[in-house]
Amino acid sequence: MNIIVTGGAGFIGSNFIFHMLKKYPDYRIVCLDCLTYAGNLSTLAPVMDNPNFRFVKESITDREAVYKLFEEEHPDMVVNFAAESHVDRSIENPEVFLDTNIKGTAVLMDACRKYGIKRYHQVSTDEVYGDLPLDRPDLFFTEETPIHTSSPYSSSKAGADLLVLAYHRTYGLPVTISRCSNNYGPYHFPEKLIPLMIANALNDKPLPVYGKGENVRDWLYVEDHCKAIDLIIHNGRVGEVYNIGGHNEMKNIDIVKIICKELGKPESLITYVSDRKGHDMRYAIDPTKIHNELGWLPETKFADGIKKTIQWYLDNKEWWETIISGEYQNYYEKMYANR
Ligand code: NAD
Ligand code: TDX
Repeated sequence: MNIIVTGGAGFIGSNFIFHMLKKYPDYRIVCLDCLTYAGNLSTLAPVMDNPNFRFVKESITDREAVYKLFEEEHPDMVVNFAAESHVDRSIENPEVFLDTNIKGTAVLMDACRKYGIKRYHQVSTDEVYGDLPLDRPDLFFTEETPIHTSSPYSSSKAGADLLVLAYHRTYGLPVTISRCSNNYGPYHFPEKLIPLMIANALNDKPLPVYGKGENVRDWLYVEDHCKAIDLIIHNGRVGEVYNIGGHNEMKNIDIVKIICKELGKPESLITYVSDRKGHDMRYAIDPTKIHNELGWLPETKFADGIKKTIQWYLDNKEWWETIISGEYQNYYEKMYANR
């Protein structure tokens, strides 16, 4: 099996590559990533010398480069993680989200149509369903929940999902889509809630909580997400959408307090800042379909996963300190200075 994994120098894609190379020693994995601010080649250092691995620095929006790669590699599958992934950045500048998340997806699928493919898998998000009210804990997102997006990010992901389903219906492309809840774990880029709070707490900097910190996310350890995608690309039904979630809903403020406690830092570092525009209140996935059809269940309890994650950031300071000392500083100041 020869698999092109796009966005593999980012958070979830890199964890997926590690999982696949370890579990399937006879598979070839080709990572296609243009190394945006969120892509980091040092993340892939552990597999760079693996003869079953190849890294290609190109954009999924570059049709010529993508077709050339297909001619060289004749992939059996494409798993598309490549995306602009941060909601706050999409609020500041939506355009690149449309280019990468929508156009890039179309280019990849055009290549799949032109050269043939056994499976195109789109890595999507629970954010395409919009949000749920805090006072209705009985409600969950199922695969039948209507698309109802809030941010430019989620709208671009939803646009891509619709294109993927259209390529299946119109051209018969063998596709699957997974919609996952919030991931956490190693190599999570420090702009996102959990790694941002860990890095700031370790540096005794304020911990900026948006609004009242009551927004709820359904957190899943990244390895459990990777295992779910592995099951879907091998055993999932073509044309289907699979929700993936941890049944682990938590308020943002509770996550930040746990991080303070684990690191022995005072809660006085917590600073309430102005809310995200259009901030989704609650995400909660119903993962019954992937459980019933493919036997998937989340394996990592949050209490264990957050400890492992914090330990990883303590053991890999160089990885995130390099990131936050560069261009990230400008981003951070712009986003948080007058909040
Ligand atoms: P990330 O931002 O950490 O990584 C994205 C990667 O894509 C980076 O390596 C970047 O260089 C690459 N990339 C961006 N634009 C590209 C382009 N035009 N061509 C090639 N490569 C490009 O993102 P992540 O958190 O790992 O998310 C991966 C995927 O999973 C995304 O599609 C995201 O929407 C989805 N997702 C993420 C979460 C989450 O909690 N992080 C949850 C559900 C779904
Ligand atoms: O500084 C912060 N303070 C804060 O209160 C940041 C960065 C976030 N937050 C809040 C906003 C959200 O309610 O924490 C929550 C989580 O925020 P993010 O880490 O930015 O994640 P979210 O917006 O929920 O989106 C994530 O999950 C779904 C990923 O970034 C998406 O790519 C994925 O699709």
